[in-house]
Amino acid sequence: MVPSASDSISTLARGLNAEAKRQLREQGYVAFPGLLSPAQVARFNERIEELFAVEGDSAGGEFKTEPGARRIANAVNKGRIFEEAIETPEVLEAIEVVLGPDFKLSSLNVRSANPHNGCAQPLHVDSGALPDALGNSVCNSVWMLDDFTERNGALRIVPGSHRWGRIPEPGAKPEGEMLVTGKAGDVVVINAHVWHGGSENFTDRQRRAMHIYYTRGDKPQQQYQKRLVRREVQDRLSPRGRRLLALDDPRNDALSATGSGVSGFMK
Ligand SMILES: O=C(O)CCC(=O)C(=O)O
Repeated sequence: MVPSASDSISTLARGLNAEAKRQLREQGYVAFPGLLSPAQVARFNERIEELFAVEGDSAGGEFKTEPGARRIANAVNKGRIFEEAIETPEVLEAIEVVLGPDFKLSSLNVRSANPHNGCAQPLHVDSGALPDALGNSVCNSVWMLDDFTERNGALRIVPGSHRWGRIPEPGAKPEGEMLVTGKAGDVVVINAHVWHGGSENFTDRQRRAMHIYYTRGDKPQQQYQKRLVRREVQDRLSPRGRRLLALDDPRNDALSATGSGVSGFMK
């Protein structure tokens, strides 16, 4: 079923105030401090470290690996906590501000910037996408699972760049770039047309984050959930979870089955 404007997927939260919505529309980001409790952060990190241990060198391989960072891909398939996280009402409300009511999950990945990784992730826009005639098509949520500090590889963004109509050239150093620092448990929703990337980690410790990435209904998923998520997991999802994974959406099957979903510099 293709959701219509009157059939919003994010019906639970209506908490974003007018100023937060304005910032999200104009600057391209909004923060949710303390969305996860310390106990929830610990549960995510415990599961993520289990996955890194089990997956070893192949970690992230369903999508891509990255120099200077450990990655996990396809996490909806890898633990109930991830299945539940994709339905977080506060985040869905912000996603809808950016994408409108017709959106779905594109992927759920984890990225851990290695200690002293010696490089920043290039500035990019997700899926290499520019806004089109229908508006924005990509929106990401970055869940801090360690504190993001000025030195440990925090997310960097260029506020407002989603309205520039171009993607960053390699090595771009635009004015106005800012670091998004915060505490473990904070979540930042970014319009993923905003120029962004991880910064360099100068510390002795990893910097972990989960990226729950959504896309407009008429675009392919970065990771085709119907194919990648086990039947057992698909069968226990809530109706909203099924819709978010686009499990019963022939349009998504046609768009995503060819594996055409790409992401930013990681094409
Ligand atoms: O983890 C981060 O700080 C940002 C990562 C990112 O933008 C990406 O992997 O596409």
